[in-house]
Amino acid sequence: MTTVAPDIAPGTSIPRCDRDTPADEISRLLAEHGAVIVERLADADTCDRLAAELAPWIDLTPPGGDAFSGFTTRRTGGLLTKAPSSAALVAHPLVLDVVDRTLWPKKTTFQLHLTQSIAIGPGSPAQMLHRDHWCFDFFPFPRDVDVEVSTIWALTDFTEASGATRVVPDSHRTADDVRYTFEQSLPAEMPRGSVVLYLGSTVHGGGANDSDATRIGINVDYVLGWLRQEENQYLTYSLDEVRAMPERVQRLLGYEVGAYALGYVDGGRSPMELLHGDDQGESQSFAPR
Ligand SMILES: O=C(O)CCC(=O)C(=O)O
Repeated sequence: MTTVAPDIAPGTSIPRCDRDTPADEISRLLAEHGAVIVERLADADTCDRLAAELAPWIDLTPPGGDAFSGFTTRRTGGLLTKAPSSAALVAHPLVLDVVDRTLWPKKTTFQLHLTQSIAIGPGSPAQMLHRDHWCFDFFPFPRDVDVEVSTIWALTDFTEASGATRVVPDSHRTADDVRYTFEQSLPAEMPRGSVVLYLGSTVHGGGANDSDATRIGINVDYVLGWLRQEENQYLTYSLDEVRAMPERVQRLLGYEVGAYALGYVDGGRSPMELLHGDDQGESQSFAPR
């Protein structure tokens, strides 16, 4: 059964900040409105490098096989090896600080849920509006339990016409069965290098691309350390590939335990030892705390 959404209050907008805004203020806006834009957080050099690394992979990626994925949208996963510059976005200190403050406090760690470049081709219709935390088998999380924070970085300018991500502000506190119309969503318009953050409970979707250029967004999502990841990070990258990554990224991938005893190897060793050897690893206490 679905329920009709409440009207969106006149004057509602997606809050926006600049790159100097403190993490606690960004987190406050995210928790209050379900979404927030941070403008120009990635510099032009990072965007240029990332775009150059990604271009051949996007060309090799087939378009989606259903309307939700987008028949003219190319989704390229496993970005950390295909486009190593993506590590700067995945482990961006301000974003990680905001994610840590925003996710439900009952956590020892949080982890990477997925990385995906989403290239929406000219003429693509809008994607169905949805909530990202539906991936957990539609479990009806209590409204004050935020298990996921999603981000989409603009690698091209996001305008309504180019297919900017559409967000329904304040939709994160309504029940999962409440459905919104396209007209109730707003485009997250933002210049290249900006990022829109939204909660797993926030209704959103890819916009229609009515322009003649491809819209490229870098989707990086984070979840509590005790939930399953959407993109299987252990099968996406080999151990040697992970060894070459920055330590913060290794931990985000899941090579640190997700709570006092989640994800250990060999009867009780930290997976960080698999990467670094016993002497450089860390001993882990597996006693309930
Ligand atoms: O590409 C976008 O702007 C949003 C995509 C999205 O929400 C999804 O595929 O889950």
